[in-house]
Amino acid sequence: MRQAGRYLPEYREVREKAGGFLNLCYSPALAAEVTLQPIRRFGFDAAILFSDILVVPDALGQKVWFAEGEGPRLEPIESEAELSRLAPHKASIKYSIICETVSRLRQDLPDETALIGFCGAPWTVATYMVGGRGSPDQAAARLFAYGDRAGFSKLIDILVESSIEYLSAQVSAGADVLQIFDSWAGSLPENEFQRFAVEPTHRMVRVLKERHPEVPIIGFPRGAGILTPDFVRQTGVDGVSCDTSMPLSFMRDEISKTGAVVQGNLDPLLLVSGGEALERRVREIVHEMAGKPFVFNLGHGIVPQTPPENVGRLVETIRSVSVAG
Ligand code: 1CP
Repeated sequence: MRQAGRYLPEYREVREKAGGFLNLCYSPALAAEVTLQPIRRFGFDAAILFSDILVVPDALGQKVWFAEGEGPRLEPIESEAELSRLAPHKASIKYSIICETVSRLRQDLPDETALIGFCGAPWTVATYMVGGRGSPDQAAARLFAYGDRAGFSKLIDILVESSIEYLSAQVSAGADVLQIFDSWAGSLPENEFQRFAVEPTHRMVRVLKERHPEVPIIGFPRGAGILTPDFVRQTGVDGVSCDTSMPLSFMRDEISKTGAVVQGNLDPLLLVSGGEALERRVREIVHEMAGKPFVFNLGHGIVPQTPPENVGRLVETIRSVSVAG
């Protein structure tokens, strides 16, 4: 979950050299370098490809840029007619550049370090494509979905198809595991969650499993709460990432019961504060999930103000409590 990034001075250096966030994503040597930086520093068990979920709209031909210090911006698609601005048949050109990063990484990483490829889930990517930026409530996409179901479904279908192509190419290039980030799944009411989060993810998982049965797929339906066990069963994901609000007892008793490997849910802000509070929570999580298939992870992305030494402490603490049982 965002292990690279602005909290590392060596990342900031490369980012400056790349001259723009998307340039960094499309420069295989530099993107591979920033993927490897946290692995070298902390020796994590898995590396996640350095890229972004908004590479997909960019590859589809939507105008995407990252306003310095503000986050992503896109030229919004506000109606079905505007879908004609997208050119799905051209997306593979940009996907192949990202896949060059994946191949480099699989060569450069130690054999025992898993490489995670990823994309955004169709719903979450659509919220940025329709809203033109991140928003607290994803109102623009929800209004599009409620007001013009057929039109919005076409956008979701384009994203399902293109994301399958993209993830499949990442596996062919060397990704060992795939993760689908549905960061805004929690803004959908239950019935719409089924239609726009579960269904599209299920379609992706079904095709990807046919093509690459050996590759585990992790879902991250952030904010799904008590709908998470059904999400796992209905989409067929092998693993599920839990956000910071998920009760540990629910992860242990209800989500593990689905058979999926559970991961999460450390609050990234505990990594900022560090100290006793961080250590205590790490022990709680490890003890609560003991005996269940569990991958230690954050509940959301690492934040730029995180002191790198706290990440080092976190790794030491996890390894010491795991060994101690
Ligand atoms: O230069 C910078 O540091 C910009 C910050 C940044 C970084 C480091 C952005 C902009 N994207 C990334 C990389 C990134 N994004 C990774 C790389 C792998 C890693 O090192 O861990 C991954 C997996 C993502 C995924 C991503 N991007 C998500 C899904 C996960 C999540 O955090 O919820 C989302 C929603 C995005 C969109 C995005 N990209 C960047 C920002 C600041 C945002 C959020 C914007 C918003 O909603 O306001």
